[in-house]
Amino acid sequence: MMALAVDVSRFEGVPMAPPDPILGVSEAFKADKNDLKLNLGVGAYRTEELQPYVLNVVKKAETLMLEKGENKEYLPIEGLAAFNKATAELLFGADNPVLKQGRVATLQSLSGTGSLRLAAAFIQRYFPEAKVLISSPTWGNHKNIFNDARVPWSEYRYYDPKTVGLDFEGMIADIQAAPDGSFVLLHGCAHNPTGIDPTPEQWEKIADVIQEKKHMPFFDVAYQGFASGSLDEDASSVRLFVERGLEVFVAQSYSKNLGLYAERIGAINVVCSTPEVANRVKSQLKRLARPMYSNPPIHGARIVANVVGDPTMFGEWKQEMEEMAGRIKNVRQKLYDSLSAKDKSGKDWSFILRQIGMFSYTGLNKTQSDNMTDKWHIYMTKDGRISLAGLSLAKCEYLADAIIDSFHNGLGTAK
Ligand code: PLA
Repeated sequence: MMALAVDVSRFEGVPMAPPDPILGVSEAFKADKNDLKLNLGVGAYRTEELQPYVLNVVKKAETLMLEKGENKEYLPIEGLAAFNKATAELLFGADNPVLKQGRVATLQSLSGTGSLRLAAAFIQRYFPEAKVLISSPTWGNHKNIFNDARVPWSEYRYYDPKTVGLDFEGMIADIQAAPDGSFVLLHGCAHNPTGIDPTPEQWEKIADVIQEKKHMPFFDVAYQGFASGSLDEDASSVRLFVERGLEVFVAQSYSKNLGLYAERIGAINVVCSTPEVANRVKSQLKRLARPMYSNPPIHGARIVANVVGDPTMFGEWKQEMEEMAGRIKNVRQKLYDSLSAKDKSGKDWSFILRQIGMFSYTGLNKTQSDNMTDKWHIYMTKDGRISLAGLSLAKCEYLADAIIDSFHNGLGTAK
């Protein structure tokens, strides 16, 4: 046995960190031995059998990649050229003038999170006075990302609990009241956690205010194709801002739409006023990436480039994406039907049908959410969000019973 050279650890001052509000839920789920348990925490797609799903088109691309016997050399700092081309075309549309004019700086990065983090580092370096406005509520990790990058942020109103809808007036007022030149973080589609998106008319008004205030729109696009089932429809918010000639930041992720969660594949795109500016911006993004992670991983980039670059596989992907989006819509409907049939209180559950994307924001508070887990073994985030992508038709009735119990009786019963 080696003798310990210190009596007291040098790490005594390191406190235990709290579990992550989203990924920590999966850890708690794993530890639960009850057969009824259901993980509706993390937004990860499951089949009707509640198994993880690798898209057929991904398997096909991987087989082709293996046959080609490609090497494992480092990628350039900016990532795989074929991926960067494909990802920008998917986002903006292949014939978008900004691409033809070379006005977009695109860097492959570590999925949505890594792309957001890189953009945050860029903001901190070149706009040290600027503030980022984020929606209230938003995906929990947004705050961590800007905090760690030392970028100040504040919230704009977004969700109205009274209407279980968008507080559009509050949103506009807060964006208007922010100092000129602020960054406004927007969810491109399928807002997380609320599932409530602005209408096309509302997007126009949001763009008006952002333009008027010389703010910088910053889109987080983590669900392209997953909200409506259509890649183009889900990118329409971003495209509207680009059409107006604005400079725009967009972070992209392939975790959900291609099911490439663990491959960490995504990109940061910066639409600039001229190709010359885009070149300079790109050079600085590369300079930021190099000491952070040097260069991105190649496997996921090749999958995306292969799938998008081959018309047959591209078609197959779109079909599988529609199927995934369709399955989520089906469980959404079944959950609503079950709640409406079982709940005799007269509560209107139709807000569930108005929300889109992977999640439903149930309105359950922390105590009620605790009741869902402690009594019913249903794992979810404490803000009342459930991932419908982790729900099967077979489990809808059970979930409805749990929600009704938690909603009406859960207030005082949970630990
Ligand atoms: N942006 C939003 C709005 C997200 O919801 C997520 C993932 C990401 C970015 C980042 O995903 P990526 O880094 O894998 O590309 N949100 C998940 C998972 C699905 C998570 O919290 O990491 C969620 O359950 O909210």
